[in-house]
Amino acid sequence: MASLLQLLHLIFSISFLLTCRIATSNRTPKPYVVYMGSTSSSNNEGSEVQVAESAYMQLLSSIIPSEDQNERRSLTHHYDYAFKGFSAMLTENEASILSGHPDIVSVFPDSVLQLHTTRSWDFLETERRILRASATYNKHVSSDVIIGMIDTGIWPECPSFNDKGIGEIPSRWKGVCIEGPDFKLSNCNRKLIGARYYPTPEMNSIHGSKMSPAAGKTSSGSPRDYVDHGTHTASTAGGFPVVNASYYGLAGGTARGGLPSARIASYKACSKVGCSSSSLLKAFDDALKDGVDIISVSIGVNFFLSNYKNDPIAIGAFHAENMGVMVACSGGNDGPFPDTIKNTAPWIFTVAASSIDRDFRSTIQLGNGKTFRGSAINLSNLTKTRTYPLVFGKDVASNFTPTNEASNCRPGSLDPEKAAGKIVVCVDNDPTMSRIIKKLVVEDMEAIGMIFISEAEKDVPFDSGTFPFVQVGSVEGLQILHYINSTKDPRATILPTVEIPRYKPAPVVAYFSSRGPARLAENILKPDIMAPGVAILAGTIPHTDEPGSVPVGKKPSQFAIRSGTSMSCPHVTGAASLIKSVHPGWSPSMIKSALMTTATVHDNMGKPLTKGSGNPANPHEMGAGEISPLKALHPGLVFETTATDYLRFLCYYGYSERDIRSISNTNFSCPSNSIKDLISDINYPSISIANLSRNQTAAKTIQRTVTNVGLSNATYIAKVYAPVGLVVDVFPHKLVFLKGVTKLSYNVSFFGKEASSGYNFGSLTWFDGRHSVRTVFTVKVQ
Ligand SMILES: *[C@@H]1O[C@H](CO)[C@@H](O)[C@H](O)[C@H]1NC(C)=O
Ligand SMILES: *[C@@H]1O[C@H](CO)[C@@H](O)[C@H](O)[C@H]1NC(C)=O
Ligand SMILES: *[C@@H]1O[C@H](CO)[C@@H](O)[C@H](O)[C@H]1NC(C)=O
Ligand SMILES: *[C@@H]1O[C@H](CO)[C@@H](O)[C@H](O)[C@H]1NC(C)=O
Ligand SMILES: *[C@@H]1O[C@H](CO)[C@@H](O)[C@H](O)[C@H]1NC(C)=O
Ligand SMILES: *[C@@H]1O[C@H](CO)[C@@H](O)[C@H](O)[C@H]1NC(C)=O
Ligand SMILES: *[C@@H]1O[C@H](CO)[C@@H](O)[C@H](O)[C@H]1NC(C)=O
Ligand SMILES: *[C@@H]1O[C@H](CO)[C@@H](O)[C@H](O)[C@H]1NC(C)=O
Ligand SMILES: CC(=O)N[C@H]1CO[C@H](CO)[C@@H](O)[C@@H]1O
Repeated sequence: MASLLQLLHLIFSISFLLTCRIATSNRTPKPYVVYMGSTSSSNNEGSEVQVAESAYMQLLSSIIPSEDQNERRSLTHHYDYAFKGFSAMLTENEASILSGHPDIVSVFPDSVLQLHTTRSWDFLETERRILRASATYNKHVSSDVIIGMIDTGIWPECPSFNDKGIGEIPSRWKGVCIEGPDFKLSNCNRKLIGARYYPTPEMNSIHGSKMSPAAGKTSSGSPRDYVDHGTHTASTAGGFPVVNASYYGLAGGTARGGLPSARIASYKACSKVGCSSSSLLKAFDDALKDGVDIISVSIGVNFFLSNYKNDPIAIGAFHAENMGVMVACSGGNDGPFPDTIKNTAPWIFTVAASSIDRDFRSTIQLGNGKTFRGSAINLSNLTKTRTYPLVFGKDVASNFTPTNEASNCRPGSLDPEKAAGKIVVCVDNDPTMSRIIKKLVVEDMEAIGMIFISEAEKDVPFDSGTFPFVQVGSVEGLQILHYINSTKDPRATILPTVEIPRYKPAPVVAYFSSRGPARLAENILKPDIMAPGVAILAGTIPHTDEPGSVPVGKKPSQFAIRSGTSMSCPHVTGAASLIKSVHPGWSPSMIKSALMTTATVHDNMGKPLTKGSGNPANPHEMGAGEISPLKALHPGLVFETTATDYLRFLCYYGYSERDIRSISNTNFSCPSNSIKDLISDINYPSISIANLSRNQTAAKTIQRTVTNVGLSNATYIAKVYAPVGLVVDVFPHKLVFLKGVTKLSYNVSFFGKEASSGYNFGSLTWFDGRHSVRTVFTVKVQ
C-alpha cells in the first residue's frame, strides 16, 4: 500500500516537475555541465588541479552577472584528471554564451539518466555458465583486475564482497573508501577496495516534501546502496563465490562474478530516481584517477540524443578508452522495437540481453481442473487444495471507469469491494503502464492474486514478493478468459514457483533488449554483443521494510533475481576482466574484439539463436552473438580500433576539427573527405553499411586490419555467408602471418545490384584450423 502510494506520488511529481521546467523562464538558473575536452597529460597533479579549478571559477565569474555572484559563483563538480570541465547553475542565456567559448566543447543540461533495469523498474536475475568457466582459470590468473562500478552504490555486508583468500590490494591503486553515517572504513576490504559517492537525484528533492522513512534512507551521504541495483551488478561482475546462494530456494547454486578474484571499486552516482550527468562524469574522472581497469555502466539516457558531446557516458567512456580502460554499457530495455539501442559510441562495449537455461514457472489451476504453466517468481502461500474466485479486471471496474482501463488494471480503475479476496486477471495492451504498477494496484485491492496476460513479457519472470502473481501469453490468456465467461463461478489458484533447470532453447534474445540499428551512427553495428540478462541471481540489499517482500518467518534474502540489460552488462564486464587477467597487455579494443569474434550464434539445442518469437535473431538484436568467455581467451586474430580510428569517426560524424582537437588534446587533422559513409571503414570487429545503393556500378569496399595474437606463421582462409543476391568478396582471401608479421589488412566488397531491399545480414569468418574469427555484417540496400 505504502509503496503504491509512493510510486503514484512519484509519477505525479515527475510530471509536475516537467511542467515546471517548461514554464521556467530562460533567466532561471538550472544545473548544466560544461565539457572542455581532454586534459594535457601534465594536468594530473594536485597543484595543477587547483589551477584548473580557479580557471573554471574565473570563466564562471566572467559570465555570471555581479549581483548573482555570491549566490551562484560555485562549481557543483569540477573535472580535472581525464578530462576538463565543470558543472554549475547557469541560465539558458549564460549556457549559450559559454558554448561559444573557444575552450569549451559542449554545454548541456545536467539531465537525469536511468538505470537499465527492465522498462518497468521490475528488474530481474543471472547465470552461471560463464561464471563456472572462469573457475578453471582462477588458480593461475592475476587477481589484480580492478572493476569500477558506476551505479547505485554497494551493500558491503553482501557475502559476494567477502575477501577471503584474496591477496594484498595492488600498490598502483590510488582510490579511497569514503565513510558515511552508515558506511565505515572497515566496510572496505581486499575485495571491495574503493567506495565513493556523489550527489544523486532524490525523490525528496523532486517534490520537496518528505517521503516515507524507507525512501528517505536513499540518502546520498554514503556509498551504501539502498536500491539494490549496484549491489546486484557488482556481485555479477566480480563477486566472491558464495555457495548455496539462492532466492528462497530458487536458482540455488554457487553465485559468483565473472572473475571472482577481481577487485571492486564502487562509485555511487545514482539513486532509484536515476543518475545526474554531472555526478556520472565525476565518477568517471575519479575512477580513472583511482586506477580502475574496467568500468561497468548499467545506465543510459532515456531520451533521444542528438550528439555524443551531450552524453556523459559517451564522454566519460571516450576518455577511459583513451587511457586504456574498457567501458561496458547496457544497451537499454526498450525492445523489441528497432532503433532503440543506447550507449552506441564505437568506444563503448554495448551489451544486449538474453535468457539463460533456467526458467521459473508457476502453475495456474482453474476450477474446472485445467492447468496452465505461467512464468513467475512468487513467494505465495496458496495451495492446490483451495481455489479462489477468479475475475477479469473489467468485471470488477470501479464506477464510470472505461472497460479498457479496468482490463489493464490501471490505478484507480478497480473497485476494492468487488476485487477483494479474488484472483484478478489483467491484460497489457497499454504499454505505458508497467506490470509492477498493475501488481501494486491489484494487491492494494486486497485481492488474493493476479494473472497477467502479456505476450511480450511472458518469458521474463517478475519477482512479486509474497504476492501470488503469474504471467501467461495470449493463447493461454484467451483460454482463461473463455473459462471466466463459460461459468457462473469461475475459480482458480496459483501454485508455488518451481525452477526449470536446463531449459531449452537458451539463450534467446530477451524481448525487452533494445535493438539496433544505432540512431546516431548506423555505420557502426550495435549492439556489440549479448549476455545473460533474464532472471539473474546475484547479491542484493536486505529488503526489510518493503511489505510483502519477505515471506513470513524467513530472513530477508541476500540474493535476488533481476532482469534487464543492467544485468547483462556486468556479465560482459566480468568476462572482459577474465581476459584482462590472462592478457594484461591487451587494449580495450582487443578484448572487445576477442569477445565479439568468438561469440556463439547457436543455442543449447545446436540451432541458430532465436528471439522470443522463435524466429532467428539478427545482429541488430544480438550483435556478434552470446559471449563465450573461455573461447575469447584465444581469439587468434583481433581488430584493434585505435585512437586515430575514433578521432576519424568524430570527423566523419561531422564534428569540427577544433572540437576534435579539444576532445583529444592533439593537433589531429580530419581527412579532407569526411563523410558519414566512411564510418564503416573504422577498424571495428563488425561491419555496418547504412546505405548500399543498388545503382552503384562499382562495389562498396570496406577495409579492415587484423592483428595476430596467436602463433606466428598462421594461415587464415576467409569464408563468407551472405544472403542471396548480395555479392560479398574478400581480398585477399588468404592471410599468411609469416614470422615477424603481426598485422595484415584485407578488403571486403559489397555489391547489391541483385540484393533484396532493406537489411541484409551475414558474416565473414577467418579460419586457421584452430581459431574461428567471425565478424558479422549488416548492409542496408536501398
Ligand atoms: C548447502 O546446502 C545443502 C542442503 O541445504 C547442505 O547440505 C550443505 O551443507 C550446504 N553447504 C554449505 C557449504 O553450506
Ligand atoms: C498467506 O499469508 C498471508 C500473509 O502474508 C496471510 O494473511 C494469509 O492468510 C495466508 N494464506 C494462506 C492460505 O495461508
Ligand atoms: C466474454 O464475454 C463477453 C461478453 O459476453 C465477450 O465480449 C467476450 O468476447 C467474451 N470473451 C471471451 C474470451 O470469450
Ligand atoms: C600543436 O602544434 C603546435 C604548433 O605546432 C604546438 O605548439 C603544440 O604543442 C601542439 N599541440 C599538441 C597537443 O600536440
Ligand atoms: C543512399 O545513397 C543514395 C545514392 O548513393 C542517395 O540517393 C540516398 O539519399 C542515400 N540514402 C540515405 C538514407 O543516406
Ligand atoms: C537508380 O536507377 C533507376 C533506374 O535506372 C533510376 O530511375 C534512379 O534514378 C537511380 N537512382 C539513383 C539514386 O541513381
Ligand atoms: C610454424 O612454425 C613452427 C615452428 O617454427 C612449426 O613447428 C610449425 O609447423 C609452423 N606451422 C606452420 C603452419 O607452418
Ligand atoms: C583495399 O582497397 C584500397 C582502395 O579501396 C586499396 O588502397 C588497398 O590497397 C586495398 N587493400 C588490399 C589489401 O587489397
Ligand atoms: C520462490 C518461492 O519462494 N516460491 C514459493 C511460491 O509459493 C510456494 C507456496 O507457498 C512456496 O512453497 C514456494 O517456495
